[in-house]
Amino acid sequence: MTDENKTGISRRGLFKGTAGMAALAGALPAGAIGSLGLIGAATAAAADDNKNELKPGELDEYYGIWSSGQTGELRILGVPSMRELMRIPVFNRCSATGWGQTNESLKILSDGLLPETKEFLAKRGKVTYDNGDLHHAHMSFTDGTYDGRYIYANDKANTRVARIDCKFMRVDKILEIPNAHDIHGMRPQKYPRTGYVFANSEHEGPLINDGRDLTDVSKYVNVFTAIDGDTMQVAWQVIVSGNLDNTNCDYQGLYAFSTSYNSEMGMNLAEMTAAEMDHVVAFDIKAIEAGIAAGDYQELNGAKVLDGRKEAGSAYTRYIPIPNSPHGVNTAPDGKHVMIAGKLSPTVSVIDVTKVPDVFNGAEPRSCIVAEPQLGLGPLHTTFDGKGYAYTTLFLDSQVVKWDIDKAIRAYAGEEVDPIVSKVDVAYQPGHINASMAETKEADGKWLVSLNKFSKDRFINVGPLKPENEQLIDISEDEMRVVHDSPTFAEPHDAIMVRADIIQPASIWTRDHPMWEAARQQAEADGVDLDYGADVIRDGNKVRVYMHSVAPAFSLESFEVNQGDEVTVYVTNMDDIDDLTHGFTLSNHGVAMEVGPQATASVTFTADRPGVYWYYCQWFCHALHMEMRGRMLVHPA
Ligand code: RUQ
Ligand code: CUA
Repeated sequence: MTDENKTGISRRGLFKGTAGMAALAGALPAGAIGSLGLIGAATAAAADDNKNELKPGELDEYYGIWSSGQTGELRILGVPSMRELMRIPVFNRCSATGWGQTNESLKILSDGLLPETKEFLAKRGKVTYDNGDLHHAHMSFTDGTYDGRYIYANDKANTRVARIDCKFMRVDKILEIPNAHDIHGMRPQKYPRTGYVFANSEHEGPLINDGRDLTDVSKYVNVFTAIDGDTMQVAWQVIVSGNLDNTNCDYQGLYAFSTSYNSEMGMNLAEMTAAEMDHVVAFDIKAIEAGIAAGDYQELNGAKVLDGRKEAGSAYTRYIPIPNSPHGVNTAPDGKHVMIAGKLSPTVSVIDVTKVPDVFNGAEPRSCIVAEPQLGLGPLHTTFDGKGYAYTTLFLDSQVVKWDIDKAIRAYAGEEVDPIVSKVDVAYQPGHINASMAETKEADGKWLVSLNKFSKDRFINVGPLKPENEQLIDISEDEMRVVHDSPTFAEPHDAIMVRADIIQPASIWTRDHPMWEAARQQAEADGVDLDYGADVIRDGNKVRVYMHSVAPAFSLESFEVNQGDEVTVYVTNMDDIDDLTHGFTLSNHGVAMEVGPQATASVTFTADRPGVYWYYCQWFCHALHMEMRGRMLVHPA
């Protein structure tokens, strides 16, 4: 507890109604804020009641599914403890697990790439990208709530969407989206199930992007993509006017909504922010499916592409005007309201999904907006507690505002009511926000996390690059209470909290997993038992080494190859005990991979350095873990 907190004077009290001052504080350097005495979370009124702090051995109530931003991985946190439980490599190259190096992971990373991307990478000696920018991670739904099957995540950097199988907490498919530029907003369909995964192309470009129309920006378009979440193939795409930022859908399976901050199709800041109004694009899913069935599409790079541009006046889309540069799209658990955060406008626009059919039938587009409360400066994202309240991040004010949805609707209708319930200061500049189960109809109003973009003075200084600061807020009582600061690297944009009973991961792999099907087929062709191999198969200058591990030994204490051989090492972990992971690191060859219990992993490299090279298990597995090693002997050419 800081001294400021002990005085009982809350930042909230100092800031109440002074949005301008808060915005100023947000813009000040950290030292200046400190000297004004404004440091400190909201008063911890009931600080003794730290129900977020778990004792050793106590388990969390929720899985926090965390994006990691530009590190390209996915993280699993325990909520409410905010302990980081696991990192799941997705778009990144992972030194610990060998993701991005093992043949098994490279197959997943390369299978879904477009042919021209494969060609582009092959010229660079690669089969996949090794970076990613993972913004949004969301779970699959059945009937409006999480079903524990999959997590989907976007890669803004290289226009991909990945799927993580929650049974093994590993990626099982990655798809590169054609005709799109830099997938940003992404949400799985909520009802009847996922179903579609909706994905926004954030940046514009010529529809056929092969060098034509480079400077003719009038030819640039954007596409909205629906991916089939079961097959991980593109189901359809819709060309839109303006760019696309965030997306979400209803609880009825009828509509999806995407914000556009650049309806102007501007190419620089002045152009992009010129118009007073931008828009939300509403997509009529049934009309689009009917359009596909009727053949009203062109086939482009393997995708069925429909025209939903504003000027096309199509049945597939409607453009709902929203004040300048809307950003977040969040559907309330009431199944009725969709919140569009204003960003440059201090408002959140509330769409009533029951009024959207009228808009498609010719009603004025803004007739589906039933509230537009002024909440503060820089609203970015909204979350919910399932009790009729919404919580919106105010980027410029460095606050979270709690507001009453019903009162906002009544105020819009002319009644004299103030929808704002309270505000809490967060440190600093929050982007995404999410509460426990809030993206589902089972929102339970217990915990909320504010993902703040700046930490400034909240932690001891670690140099010019600071962590983000994600603050846990207790929303189970009337007053919001910041209870925990959680530094993270690099920039998690988004996070969801899933009730722990919903996800049931396995503790060991299964020998029939499709990940090592290719290894098994090769072993069969070589007449080797993949499970219990201890064999070296020579095939010209290709050498395949099969070994298994049972703590604390590899089945091969050495193998010999010739300089210049292309060597593939298959390691199968035949231990079937919970938490008994082995690894295979081959020194001075840049080779390392994790091999979980009952898993196979393989790696291919050229043995072009004559000499003795030790391989060792890099996962501490046994009292004799250090002794779990062997030699590769490379005969000089
Ligand atoms: S877009 S805050 Cu998800 Cu806001 Cu990054
Ligand atoms: Cu096996 Cu360490």
